[in-house]
Amino acid sequence: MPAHGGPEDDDSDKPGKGSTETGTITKTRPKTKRPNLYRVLLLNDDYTPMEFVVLVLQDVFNKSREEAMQIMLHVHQKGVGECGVYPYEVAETKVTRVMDTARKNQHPLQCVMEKQ
Ligand code: TYC
Repeated sequence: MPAHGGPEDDDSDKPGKGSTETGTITKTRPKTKRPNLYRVLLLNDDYTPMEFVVLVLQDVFNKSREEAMQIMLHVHQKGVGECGVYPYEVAETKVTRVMDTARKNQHPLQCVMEKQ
């Protein structure tokens, strides 16, 4: 910090006096970098048991039993539904967990991610 009365204490940056300031002009709008978010979607099929889908939604997406049931029924009726929105790596991990557990249990359940 310069001492008071030094060269940086002048009023030349005030309106009407003419600026002597040099350097980069700082944007007044704060740069809020939002992370790239991805929707994780569950797809309907005719064979995966409803109970399995509900358990996956509870386990992988940390949904309550009630919310998991709602999402599962939505997917069952509409063909596709959102399980959550996450940063890339989190979304990717969840898709992998769903696909791995579906494959292990020999269900055709499909889970995908898409950029929001
Ligand atoms: N349609 C399946 C059935 O009737 C249930 C189901 C729901 C499957 C959601 C997949 O993502 C899904 N057993």
